[in-house]
Amino acid sequence: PAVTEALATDPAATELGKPSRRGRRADPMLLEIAWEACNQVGGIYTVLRSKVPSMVSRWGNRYCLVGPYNDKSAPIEFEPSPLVGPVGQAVKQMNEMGYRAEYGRWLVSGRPHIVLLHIGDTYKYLNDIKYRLWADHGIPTPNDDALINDVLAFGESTRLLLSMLGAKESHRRRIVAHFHEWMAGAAVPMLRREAWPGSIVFTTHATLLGRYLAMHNPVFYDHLSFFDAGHEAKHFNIEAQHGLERAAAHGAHVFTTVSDVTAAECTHLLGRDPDLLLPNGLNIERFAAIHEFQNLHKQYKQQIHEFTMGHFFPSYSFDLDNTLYMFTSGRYEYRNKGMDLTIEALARLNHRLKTAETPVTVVFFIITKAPVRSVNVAALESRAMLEEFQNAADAIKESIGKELFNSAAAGHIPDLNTLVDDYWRLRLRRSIQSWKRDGLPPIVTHDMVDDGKDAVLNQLRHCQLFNAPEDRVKVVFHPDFINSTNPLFGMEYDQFVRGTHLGVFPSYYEPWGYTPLESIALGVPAITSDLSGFGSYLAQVMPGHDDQGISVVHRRHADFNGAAHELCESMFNFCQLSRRERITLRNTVESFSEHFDWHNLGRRYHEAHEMALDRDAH
Ligand code: U2F
Ligand code: UDP
Ligand code: G6P
Repeated sequence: PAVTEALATDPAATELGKPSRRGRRADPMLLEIAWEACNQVGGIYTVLRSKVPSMVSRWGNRYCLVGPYNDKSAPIEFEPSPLVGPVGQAVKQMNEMGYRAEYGRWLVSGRPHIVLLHIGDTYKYLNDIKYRLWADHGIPTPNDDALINDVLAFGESTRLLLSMLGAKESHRRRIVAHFHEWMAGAAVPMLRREAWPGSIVFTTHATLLGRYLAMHNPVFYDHLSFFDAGHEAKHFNIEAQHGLERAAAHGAHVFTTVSDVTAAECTHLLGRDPDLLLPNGLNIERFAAIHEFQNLHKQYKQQIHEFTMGHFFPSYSFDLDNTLYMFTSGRYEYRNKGMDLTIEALARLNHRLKTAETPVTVVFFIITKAPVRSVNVAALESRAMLEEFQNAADAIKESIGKELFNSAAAGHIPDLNTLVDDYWRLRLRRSIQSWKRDGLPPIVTHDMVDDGKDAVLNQLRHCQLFNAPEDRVKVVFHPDFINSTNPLFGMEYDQFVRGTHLGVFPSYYEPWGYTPLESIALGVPAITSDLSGFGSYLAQVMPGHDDQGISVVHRRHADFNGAAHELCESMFNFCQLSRRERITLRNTVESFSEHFDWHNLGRRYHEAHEMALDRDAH
């Protein structure tokens, strides 16, 4: 019933179900296949997960995801269902043939159907699969690359599932199979070769070769149209990955990518122009009243204040009411994520704020995931000490409160000094004594595996950003992602983001870039770059974005020095805003983020699926 209802209220869905256009078959079904379905690695997980409600509202029960079975995430995110319906039957058939596969619901908002494939069960055919890839598609694969072996096994398992489903279902209804990224794409050339009776969409969220070239070539964008892709793939030793990506791009009925930035890579490095661009959205939940998210900012900022006190105040203190929190976050691709540019701009901002003599202090967090041993012991101790202050403050508050109440009722005001119990006075004095630290507040919160060679630390050292008392820009390098079990912040990543004032993401290579989008969706202004898919899209849909709390640093036609200058100016201007102006900016970005809701951007996906159905002759 939910499906009928959804179809009845969605005009696009009604169109989709029209029997007249495609004969008298049952409504088509959609499978979406990705390595990150119910298996979080990077941003593609966010795409799939946040998109579910929009997909389910269009396709209802005829929507199903397919991913690899992961024994860490499946017990938490997956719930099995009986093996009924066309997909359940195909899974049953696979099981009977000795290939384990699970069928059930992915326990995320929208609760879609999902198939999780035990890819290890096709390992015994790896040599055959590799031979066929070489003989039929000219793709060479190495013997001993564990990731490629997994990818091929996933491809073969997917092929089996779709073949069985196709054989049973295709005479009754059309099937669209939508693959994401080369890691799921290995099945595409195999299915095309066996003339699988369905329509195929392939979306790439980057090109692997583009990612490598960007990392190693400082003039990547200028050279893009001149690279010899095959030669470069060999050079970086990624011929297999590149070959699979290329085969999937060419084998699909409809080929898409996430932004015009990546579209150019597709044209030049994969040899096919994308048919459509599918920008990434979010499932945006907005509060009924604006002040609710403003209150959350205040609440979570207080939690960041507590971290700041614990981290800095044993060495020296500063005015928290005039402190702005900025951050950058993302996978540890130092240059691609623009961390190099950010640190350079911070050094300049430090100088700029010193000479401008503003009362503002910036505390800048660099959040990423690098190899670490543990949280720094001193950082944990300061944090614990802060709790001791809180206990003392609470105890004193209570005893003073009682005495004051009694005295006032008796008609006199006592000498407040005499009200503090000696025990607590002494305990507080002792705590203050051991709280003091000689030396500067640390620039990193963890003991890193390779402190001496770490790129961020080395650049902070090079730029002399050492958290000296006179520095107006303080830095905290947190080389681990933030979540609520983290002892230093004790908050989730999205709560942390809400508590800050500005997100800084001036990427050099970024097919889309969820982090700035998430930032504005949480009501926090952000800086991105014109080399990110998101930044490029913004320039098209919101030309006046710079004044609206989302600035775009120009990197495409600027050198490092020029871009660092622009980023520094952008952050400096932000520091000049009054509190009232910051509040207004937060309101602006939060309301603009609605544009990126999947109920708006999901249409592009629907278009791709329609196009695939139209193109496939079955
Ligand atoms: C894009 O981000 P991704 O989610 O693709 O980034 P990751 O999942 O972290 O992986 C980057 C690539 O690295 C490869 C894999 C991915 O294409 O092929 N890889 C690997 O070789 N070995 C591994 O162990 C794990 C991964 C994009 F970069 C963002 O800008 C977008 O926002 C995002 C969503 O569209 O997609
Ligand atoms: N992220 C997170 N915890 C952190 C920092 C980042 O969960 O402490 C998430 C962030 O919310 C985003 C993803 O990591 O969803 C990064 O996605 P993005 O598209 O920016 O980059 P990708 O990793 O896909 O290149
Ligand atoms: C929110 C709260 C206000 C608070 C403000 C601080 O808007 O609702 O009560 O004054 O945040 O803003 P700031 O940018 O200084 O953190």
